[in-house]
Amino acid sequence: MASEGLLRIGELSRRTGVKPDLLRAWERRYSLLEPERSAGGFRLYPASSIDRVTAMQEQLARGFSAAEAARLAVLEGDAPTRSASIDSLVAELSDALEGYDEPLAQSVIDRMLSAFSVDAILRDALLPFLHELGLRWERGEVSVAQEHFASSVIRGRLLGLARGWGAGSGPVAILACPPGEEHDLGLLALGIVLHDRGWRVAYLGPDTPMETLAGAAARVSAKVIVLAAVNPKRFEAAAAALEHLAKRHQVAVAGPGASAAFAKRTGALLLTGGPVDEAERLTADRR
Ligand code: B12
Repeated sequence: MASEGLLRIGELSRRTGVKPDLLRAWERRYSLLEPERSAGGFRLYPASSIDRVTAMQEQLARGFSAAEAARLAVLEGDAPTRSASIDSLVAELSDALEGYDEPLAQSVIDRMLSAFSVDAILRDALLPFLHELGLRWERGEVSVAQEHFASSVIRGRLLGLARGWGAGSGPVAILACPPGEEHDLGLLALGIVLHDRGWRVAYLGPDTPMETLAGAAARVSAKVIVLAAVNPKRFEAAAAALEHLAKRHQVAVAGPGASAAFAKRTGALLLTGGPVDEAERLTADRR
């Protein structure tokens, strides 16, 4: 330790396993680190730099470019301020959508995208907002019109983020909702974060006939088929077809309508977490 709470570059290098040259390069090129200078001109790093460097290594391991990894690592380190401001952006978004103000809602989402990672926006802002919207609708605090308006604007943005998700050379995930199921926002979110982790996405979306899935899966050599539904009855109605499909392909079921008992009975994998966590899991299982 150089002085109370401050580290010299050698110490930071030992603690993180990253060579001093590389630490200096990350500092110079991407402003990952913000050292003070000792009286003698040595760099002195706050202890929080260890977390930043660790976060940078994690983002690089996920396949992000060095510039993007550094941006995400810096955002991660500022977590307390971030969560405060992501909450305030969600409040602004909610007001804009309730007032049917589409341009304002888009600009709030633009601000989210410029300040936070897509993972954080989905996990901490848009998906909880949608969930809350449903509760507020149940309590009579927002009308059906406001709920439809809000979910349409958000769906449009998710589709924008999804553009090009079929590109690349990674494994293919087919994403669909079983027949009769219209709720596809969680599924869209999963596709976006899967593509960020190197997957290609073939999106079939709401209300997909079960009999069409096997042909699609064979055609694209799907690594996994993910089916999502809010209503368990949609899964029940598709159980026989799903069980058949799961004999030939890796099938996963997700969303509030999926249960452990159903997954076990049909031979599907149950995804119990949110889209970001489950994208992580599917990606880890693939390795
Ligand atoms: C937006 C919305 C709609 C939109 C859907 C637009 C679209 N393209 O998706 C529209 C207007 C079309 C709609 C229609 C209906 N809806 Co609606 N809708 C909602 C709302 C407000 C948000 C849903 C949403 O996207 N949430 C975001 C998801 C991702 O978050 P979540 O639900 O908390 O899910 C968590 C986990 O379960 C998991 N997860 C969820 N999905 C997925 C998917 C994957 C792949 C993974 C990995 C994880 C995952 O991640 C989340 C945590 O991060 C909910 C309210 C709510 N509480 O969810 C009602 C809600 C789901 N709808 C409901 C109802 C009743 C309906 C209608 C029957 C209304 C009607 N009378 O017409 C129809 C049914 C249409 C149909 N046939 O499917 C009820 C469902 C009740 C039930 N248990 O069955 C809800 C809960 C509202 C309520 N409080 O009553 N709806």
